[in-house]
This record gives sequence, structure tokens and C-alpha cells, in this order.
Amino acid sequence: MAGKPPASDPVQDAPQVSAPQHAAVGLPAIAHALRISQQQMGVRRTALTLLRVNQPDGFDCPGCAWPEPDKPHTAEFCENGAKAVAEEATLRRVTPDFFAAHSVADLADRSGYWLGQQGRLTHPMYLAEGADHYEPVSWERAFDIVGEELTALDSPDEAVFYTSGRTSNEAAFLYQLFAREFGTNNLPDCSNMCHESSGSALTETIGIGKGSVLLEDLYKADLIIVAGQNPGTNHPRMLTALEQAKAGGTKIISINPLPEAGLERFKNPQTPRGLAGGGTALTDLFLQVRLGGDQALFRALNRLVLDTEGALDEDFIREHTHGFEEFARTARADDDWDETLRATGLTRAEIDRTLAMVLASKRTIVCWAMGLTQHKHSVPTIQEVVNFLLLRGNIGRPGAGVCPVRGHSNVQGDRTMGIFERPAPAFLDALEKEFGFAPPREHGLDVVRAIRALRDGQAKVFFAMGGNFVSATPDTDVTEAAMRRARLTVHVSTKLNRSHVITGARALILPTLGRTERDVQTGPDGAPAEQFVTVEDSMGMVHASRGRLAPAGPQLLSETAIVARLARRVLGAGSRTPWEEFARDYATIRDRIAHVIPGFEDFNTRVARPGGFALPHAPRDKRSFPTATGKANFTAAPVEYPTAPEGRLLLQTLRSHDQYNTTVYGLDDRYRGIKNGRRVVLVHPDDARERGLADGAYTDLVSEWTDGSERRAPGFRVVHYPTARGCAAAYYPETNVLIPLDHTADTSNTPAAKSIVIRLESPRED
Ligand SMILES: Nc1nc2c(c(=O)[nH]1)N[C@H]1C(S)=C(S)[C@@H](COP(=O)(O)OP(=O)(O)OC[C@H]3O[C@@H](n4cnc5c(=O)[nH]c(N)nc54)[C@H](O)[C@@H]3O)O[C@H]1N2
Ligand SMILES: Nc1nc2c(c(=O)[nH]1)N[C@H]1C(S)=C(S)[C@@H](COP(=O)(O)OP(=O)(O)OC[C@H]3O[C@@H](n4cnc5c(=O)[nH]c(N)nc54)[C@H](O)[C@@H]3O)O[C@H]1N2
Ligand SMILES: [Mo]
Repeated sequence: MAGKPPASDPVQDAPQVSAPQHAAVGLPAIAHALRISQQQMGVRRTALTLLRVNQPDGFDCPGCAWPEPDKPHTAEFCENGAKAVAEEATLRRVTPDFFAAHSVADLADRSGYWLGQQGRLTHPMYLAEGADHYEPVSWERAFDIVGEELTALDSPDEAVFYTSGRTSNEAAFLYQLFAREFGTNNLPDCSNMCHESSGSALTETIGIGKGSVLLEDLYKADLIIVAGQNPGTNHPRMLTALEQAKAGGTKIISINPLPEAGLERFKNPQTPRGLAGGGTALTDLFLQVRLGGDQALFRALNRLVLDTEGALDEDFIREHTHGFEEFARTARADDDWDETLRATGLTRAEIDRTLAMVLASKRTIVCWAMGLTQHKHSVPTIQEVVNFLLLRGNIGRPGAGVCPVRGHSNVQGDRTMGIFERPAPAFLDALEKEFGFAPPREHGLDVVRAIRALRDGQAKVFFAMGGNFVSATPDTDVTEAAMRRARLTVHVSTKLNRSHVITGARALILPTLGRTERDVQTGPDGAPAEQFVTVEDSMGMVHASRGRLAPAGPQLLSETAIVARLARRVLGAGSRTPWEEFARDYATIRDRIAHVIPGFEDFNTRVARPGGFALPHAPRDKRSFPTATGKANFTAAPVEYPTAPEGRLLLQTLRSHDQYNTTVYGLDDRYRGIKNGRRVVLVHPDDARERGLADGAYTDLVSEWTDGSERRAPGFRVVHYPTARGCAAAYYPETNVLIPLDHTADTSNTPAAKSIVIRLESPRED
């Protein structure tokens, strides 16, 4: 299978490479953000818009899920937040004329970058069966079409309702309610590809699948370990928090196969020293781990801690944990240092230095993101991190805990609202009581299983609340073929993307408001009433978000209104849910959320306070662990790590500085020294030379699988780069063609996008 770059793409991918940088942000970041913003929305709108990001009376940044500090600067400046805002607040428009000028086949031949650059969607558009072009359609007709196809299904389980993590709490709550009243738990979401491994690992060990620290804990920690995360690009505001922690004496260890500029040194744009001076060195110790070597590393640290006199928090272990003896036995038996060093690629001296810092710290936090969650053995890896924290009682007290750093700005909130294919029985009981219907109890499909069901003709309607499913998911060719088998594909979207042009027999694009836009509904008394929505950040803080800009077009509906109107059309008078009332007044949705979901009592009152409120978290708040054993569980999984056969490399797929997942803002990856191109593969100079590949040579990436199959992504420029030996890196989504559907993490079923065995092969002539 060959993942060819689109043929008629007018964007020339011609990478230019210079040395990677050693510091992040500073003036170049501001200049870059302003340039992209002004291209998209002009000077005046840029200034007005960026001042409203993450302010108590403004909108929640549609970028990442990092929390807001209590008193944000006038502009909590973040280059990539600014780019996310500009992408949404752009003045460019994709109108019915655009679709008249471009056939679906033409659009399917363009790059994702080109599609995204065309601007905001303005009208509901319909692709009839057998048609070449999308045509404008009324909202009523659009809902009828969805209704026709949904009611024609043999079973509600033939429909799939996907969510990407920007959807507000209110819209997410209605969406899952609609899917369940319709009769299915098929609610896959981007979390399935993201922090599902964290959720699985944490639920079993501490009883709740969310992080246990608040922002203020970072400032109280003695030691923060940042593993498998690139905050300089993906959570830039986290650098401000790390800088503040450092100022109070916190030490930082980063664990990463790549030396990421943002973790090396931070030039805070809010301070004169950051703008003009050298900035702050953040990392005290850099551990250049091999891909997938983290479980072995934490296991080694754990057995050293076990063997250190007085290092354990014995009271905590006795009172609050379960399974210590078995874990200690297993960890002590894992004493093959050669294997530890092979798995981690580190030296014994580096591990000893780490241990000294660990023992010197009374309060330790571990932060992580996709570098830990997207491996076959991600769940046991994260559980080893939990073991590590439990040994010294580093959970449920100030300055200590687990900190999975979430991706999409409301991905955590969407889960809290019930966007989950495996809902807890207590949640379904509460829905049943509140809304008087019997929700389906069988588990639904996650992302990978949904693709299989579409591929096998078992799912026939695919409905997406945001996101870009075909580009975000693995095995691009298989997934695209699966999508084409659907009867109907529907996308509620702000921007054009590839998922709109790889369609089922019929397709709909339903344009919606973004976070930055004013949401006015006709209120209960018939007068226009401005609405706000709520979101939950990575640390379980819930707060309001109010858009201020005029909507991208008069036709746009809010996500909440779309779900409410669709639900009424599909469920008819048989549904006793007051959909119309919900669409008129979002406060009435919040009242219902307050009845159904623990922690949201008195929701409307509490969210009115500036800064919002924190959701309860039993391990954090009272050291109580709602697990099967009633204690925090040690786990004793065997250590695993990925290996590549002779001559092969391990490839991770990651984000450049100029992208938001499948949305490409530009073709540069400034901190890594890459300009004007995305088809690059970062390889250690020695690994490249062994293969006779000079910097600047071109190669195909060929992935190899145990079933003997191969997948090819052609035409990547080799970049000699200081990554860990044996490990390569290239950007997603271009590399998703390389990952088979079945290559997923155990238990969480997350595509293992960070450990792909590849060989580098001269481009094939064809
Ligand atoms: N600007 C911007 N912001 C974003 C996003 C975006 O695309 N653009 N995406 C959002 C989303 S949805 C998410 S989930 C987050 C993603 O945030 P990140 O997880 O930071 O994103 P990735 O680019 O996948 O980077 C993975 C990091 O882990 C390292 N890594 C890879 N494999 C391993 C490993 O085996 N061990 C260790 N220790 N490290 C490893 C990589 O070198 C890299 O530094 O960011 C969110 N924020
Ligand atoms: N190989 C590989 N694959 C990966 C990853 C990886 O690291 N490597 N990372 C995975 C991760 S962590 C994630 S989270 C997924 C991301 O998967 P998705 O969440 O599905 O993808 P995005 O690219 O974030 O979605 C972008 C689209 O969302 C729409 N959109 C933007 N804002 C809004 C809004 O406010 N409302 C609505 N309705 N639509 C909106 C726009 O139309 C835009 O085109 O990708 C996963 N895939
Ligand atoms: Mo994510």
C-alpha cells in the first residue's frame, strides 16, 4: 500500500533544514504568531481576538487543555494558541460557490493543508448519491436526510457517533443523550487515540482516570518529571508554569528520545528577561530514552528505591495501597541491568543520577502525554509510573501526583459528560432516572472497532461532532475504504478537511460556530439571548467560555442547536426530552448535568464565579481510592519494550510546531530547524550513515509487520538529527498510512503511533 502525497497539491513540500534550536518562544514566536494571525484575520481583528483568549469574560482557547492561571496576564500569550485562534477566526470562507467550482474528486486530490487554508464553512452542504459536487441544502432537509438513514438501519448499533475534543460540555452532554436515546453506545472519540491508555491505567490503579494535581501543585513540587511530552509546541503555557516552579527551586527531569527546545530553555515573552535575555534553563537532567523504554526505566528506578534504606513511605503503603508485596517481589526479580540499559538506551550513571534526584525530592509530580500513551505497552508503562509515585506516597498531597497532560481543549470534559463507548452503569442509571428512558447497556465501538465495523459493513452511518476522522486514524487506505462503504457520512465542522471528501454514498457537512464566536439563541421569552458554554481543563477545573466574534456566517448553528434539532427530528414526539428548551437556554442543560453527574451540583451558580470550580477527585482530595480493592493498587506487569530487527528503526509519529493534529498551519517546525516541508524523517546521524543516507537524501519509509505485510510512505527527506540511536521521527498524519489498524495498545486499544518498525528504502520508481 502506498500513501502517496496528493497529486495536484499546489503546495510544494521542499524542506530546508538548519540546526535545531535550544530555546523556545521569545520574540520569534510572537512575530510568527502575529504573521499567521494577520494573514488569516487582519490586524484589527487579530488584536481584538487575541486579547480575549482565556480571560474570565472571554473564550477558552481552542488550543490545548492546559489550565488557566488564576490571574492571567492581559494576553496569556502563546504562539500556538494564537495560531489555533487565527485558524478559527480567519476571514476566509468556503461558500457554496467554492463547492460548485471544486468537485469532490478534485478536493480529494488536495493536501490537508490546502483544504484547511480555504477558510470557514458557511452553509450546510449535501452530496447526493452518485453526485460529483456538494450542493447547498437547508438545515431542515439536512436533518431529514440524517433521519432517513438512521431510521432505515436494522439496529441503532449500525450508527457511529464520533466526537473530537473541542465540543463544549453542554453540546457533548446532549450528543451522548441523543445517541443513547436513539439506542447505541457507539460513541468513539479522539481520546481513544490519545489519553485512553492513561484512563485505563489510572482507573485500575487509583480509581479515577484523571490527573491528580492542580496548577498550584506544580509550584509546590520539589521535582517534576516530564516524560513523553513536547510542551514547547503542544502546551506552551505549561512552560510558564515550569518556569515559575523553577523560580521556587523545583528540579525538572525530562525523558524523551528528542532534545526538545521548549524543555531545554524558555524565553518567557511576558518578561523582559525572557524577551531580551537568555531565558530560563528548564531541564536539570535530560534522559534521552529509547522509544518505549520508559517502563523499563521506571521499573529500574523502583527497584533502586525499594533497595534504599528509608526511601519508602511505609505508612502510606500500609494504609492506602494494595499489592505492594507482589510488586516488590516482581521488581526485585527484574535485576538484569544489561536488559535495562538496552531497553532504555541510558547508562547506569544516568539512572543513578536520576535516583539521587528522586530521593532528594519529598514532593514529586510526573507529567506525560503521547510519548507514554501511544505504545503497545502504554498501560503497564503508566502503571509503572503510578507504582513509582506510590512508593514514596507521592499522591494525594500538595506538590505531588499524576499529571497526564490532555490534548484537545475539552477532551476531558467530553468524557465527564458521558462521551464514552463503555459508560459506567452508575452513569446510565442516572441518565435513566433523569430522562425516563432505558439507555443501552452493551458497550459500543471505540475508534479502531468503529473503523472495522465500517469496513465490514456492520456500521452504515458515521456522524462526527468535529475532528478529522480519516486523517487522524491509522491505516489511512483501509480507513478511507471503510468510510466509502458507509451509507451516510456527516460532519459537524468549522473547517474543510479530508474527512469531508472521503465520503459514504451520501454525505453532509454541517457548519458550526467555533469557541471564538458569539452564540445567540432565541430565549424562552422569544428575545435573543446570548449563551455561554463550559469546558473542563486538564486538571479538572470547569469554567465558562463566551465567544465574542460575529459568527463566520448567518447560516451557522451552534453544536448544541444542531444536536437538539437533529434529536427531535430523529426521535420524534416519542422523546420526552425537552430538546427545544435545551437549545433555547443552555442553563437548562446545565441543570440536568447537575442532576446526572457527580461534582456538578449547583452547576449554574458555581460556574458563574470567575475561574469556575474544581471537580472532586477522591485520591487528590482525601487520599481515598475508589478502586475494586478500595485502595491504590500496585501492579506488577512484566517489563516490555519495542525492538527493531537488524537494520530496522523504530519510528514515532509526532506533531510539528506548525500544526494542530491534522490541521496544518504552515510548513515550518522552527524549533527543530525544519522549514518549508513536512515530508521529513529525523534519523540519528550514525544510523543514517550506516544506511548510506546523507543529510538531504530522499527515502521511502516502509513499515514491516509480523503478518508479513508492508506499508509504504514514499519520498521523505532524511534529516540528521540528535534523536536516540535506533529511533526515528516523522510527522503525523502523513505517516498514518504506515500503521495497521491492529497495531494498538493492550487494554486501551489506542493506536500505537509511537513505535513502528520501519526500514528506509530508496524511492521506488513507478
Ligand atoms: N500546537 C499544538 N498543540 C497541541 C496539539 C497540536 O497538534 N498542536 N495537539 C493536542 C493534542 S490532541 C495532544 S494529545 C497533545 C500532544 O502533545 P505531545 O504528546 O507533546 O505531542 P507529540 O508531538 O505526539 O509529542 C510526543 C513527545 O513525546 C516524545 N516521545 C515519543 N515517544 C516517546 C517514548 O517512547 N518515550 C518518551 N519518554 N518520550 C517519547 C516525542 O519525542 C515528543 O517530544 O497536544 C495538544 N496540543
Ligand atoms: N500517527 C498518529 N496519529 C494520531 C496521533 C499521533 O500522535 N500520531 N495523535 C492522535 C491524537 S492524540 C488525537 S487527539 C487525534 C485527533 O483527532 P481529531 O480530533 O479527529 O482531529 P483534529 O485534527 O483535531 O480535528 C480537526 C478538525 O476539527 C474541526 N473543528 C475544529 N474546531 C471545531 C469546533 O469547535 N467544532 C467542531 N464541530 N469542529 C471543529 C475542523 O473541521 C478541523 O478540520 O489524532 C490522533 N492520531
Ligand atoms: Mo490528543
